Amino acid sequence: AAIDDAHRTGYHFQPPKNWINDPNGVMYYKGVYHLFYQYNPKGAVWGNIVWAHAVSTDLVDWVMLPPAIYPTAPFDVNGCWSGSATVLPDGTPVIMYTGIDGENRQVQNVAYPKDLSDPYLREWVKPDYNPVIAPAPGMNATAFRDPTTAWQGPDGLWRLVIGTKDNHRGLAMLYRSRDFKRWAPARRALRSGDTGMWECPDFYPVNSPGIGGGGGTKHVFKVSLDLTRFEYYTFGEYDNATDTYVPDAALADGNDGLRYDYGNFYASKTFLDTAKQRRILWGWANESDSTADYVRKGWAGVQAVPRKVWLAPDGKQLVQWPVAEIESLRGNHVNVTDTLLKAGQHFEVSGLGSPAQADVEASFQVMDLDKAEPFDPAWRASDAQTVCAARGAEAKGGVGPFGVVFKGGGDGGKHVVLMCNDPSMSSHADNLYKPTFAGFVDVDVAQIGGKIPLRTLIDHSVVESFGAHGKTCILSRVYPTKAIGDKARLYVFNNGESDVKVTHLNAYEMRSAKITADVKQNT
Ligand code: DQQ
Repeated sequence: AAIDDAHRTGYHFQPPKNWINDPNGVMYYKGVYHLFYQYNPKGAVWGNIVWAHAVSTDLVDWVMLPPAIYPTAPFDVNGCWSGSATVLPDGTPVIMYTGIDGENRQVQNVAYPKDLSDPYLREWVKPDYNPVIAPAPGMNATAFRDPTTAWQGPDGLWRLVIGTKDNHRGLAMLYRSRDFKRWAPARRALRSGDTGMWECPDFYPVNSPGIGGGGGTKHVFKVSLDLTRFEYYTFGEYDNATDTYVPDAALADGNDGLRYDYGNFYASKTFLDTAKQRRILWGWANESDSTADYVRKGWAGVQAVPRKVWLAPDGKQLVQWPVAEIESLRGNHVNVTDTLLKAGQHFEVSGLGSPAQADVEASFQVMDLDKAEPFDPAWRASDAQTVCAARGAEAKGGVGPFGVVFKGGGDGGKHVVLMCNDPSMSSHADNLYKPTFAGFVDVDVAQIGGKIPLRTLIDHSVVESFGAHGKTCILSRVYPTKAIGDKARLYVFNNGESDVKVTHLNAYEMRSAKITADVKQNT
C-alpha cells in the first residue's frame, strides 16, 4: 500500500523535503533557538551531509534557513557530520563539528558566526587553521567524531568529549584547550565500555532536587551505540579537577545504563536553555519504512519534540516531558472521566476533528491489582521489548492509532508496570519495521492507587508516549493506510484480564506548527 504525504508531521520538526538525521549544535542565543541538523540537500537518503539550519523563538514555529555548514575545504570536503555549539563567556557561539577530510579521516573543526549582529547567525566562517583536532597516529580515523558542547574546568581550560572506538571498545575521549584552537588529549578517556563505536556522546549537569533536600548536581553521560542504535545514559559524580566521572552504582551495575526512550530515538543532544533555566533534549527518529519509500515520499526523518529533561526527585532516573510551548498548539478538546473498561473492551474517543494530530493525556486505574499476572523475574534481566512482544501476540484485535497495554506482576510484593507500544496495530502498509517497543516503568502502582498516567503525542506517522509523568518514553513511527486525516480514529482499549478505569482523559487536537522560509532569502 502506498505511503504518501499524509504521513508528514504537523508539529514534529521536519524540513519540506529530503533526508535528515541527528540534531546538531542546538543552542539558545540572544532570544533565538537554533536547531542545526544533519541533512542531505540532494535527496531522501543519507549522503552529501551538511548542517541544515532552522531558528525559532518558541521551539514550536520554525524559520528554515540555508545550510550553515557545508563542505568547502580540504578538512570537510567529504561531509560535515555531527557536532555541538558552545556559547563562550563573551557571548560568542562557536560550533565544533566533525569534518570528513580528503582522505576520509574524521577530524574536528571549528566555525564562528560571520556576523554577530545577524540574530539568525545565518553565515558561519571556518578558520584556515582547521582541523583543530585530528586523530592521533594509531587511532581509528574513521571512528572519531561527534564532539560535545565544551565546558570550562576550574583551571579555566575548556573540555569536550569525542566519540571513538578501539577495536570493539567504545571510548569518550577527553580533550582540553585554552582557546578552542589548540587542543590536547587527556591521558584517560572520560569513560569507555565494551559496546562498539560510541556516537554522539553528551555530558552535562542536572539538578537533583530530591537528594539531600537541598539539591545537588549530578552529571549525565550519554552515548549512542552504533551497533544497536540504542542510546544509554548513566549519571553520577564528576570531579572537574581530575576529570573523573563515576556513575552511581545502581546504574553502572553490569548494564549499559538507562534509556531516554525505548523506541525510535537516536543521536540525541541536550542544551541549556538560559532563557528558562531548563535543559532541553532533542533526538532524531528515523523512518520505519524502506529506503524505496524514502525516495518515493521525497523525505525521511523527523526530530522528536524538544523535551525538558531533569533528574527524578528519587534520584533514580531522568524524567522527560515535552516543552510546555507545544501546548500552544492545542485546539479542539474532548474530556472523558471515570469510564470503566472491562477486560477486552474498548471505546472510541470521538469529537476531535481529526486525531491524526493530537495530544492525549490520560490516567488509567487498574481496578484489581491482584489479577496482575505473575512476574517472571527473568523478564527483568531480559529486555522489556521481548516481554512485550510475547505478550503483544496475545492481544485480541487491537485498534489504532495508538494503544498501550500495561501488565502488572507481583515482584516481591511490588507490581511491575510494562509500557508497550505496538505499531503493528496502527500500520498496515507492507515492508515496515514494526517492532513492539517497550520499557519498564518505575512506579509503585499500589502506592498510587493503581493509577498510571500516560501522555501521547500523535502526529500522523509519529506516536510519542510519556508514561508515569515522563519516567518511561517511547517514540514509534506508524504508517496507517486507512486511518489517515479525517478517517483517523482514537480508541482506548483494555486487552488485559483486569478491569481498568479511565479516571480522566483529555484529548486535544493539535494545530500545525508554522514552518516558514527565510524572508531574507526571498527578497
Ligand atoms: N550521524 C552522523 C555522525 C554520527 C551519526 C553522520 C549518528 O556524525 O555519528 O550523519 O547518527
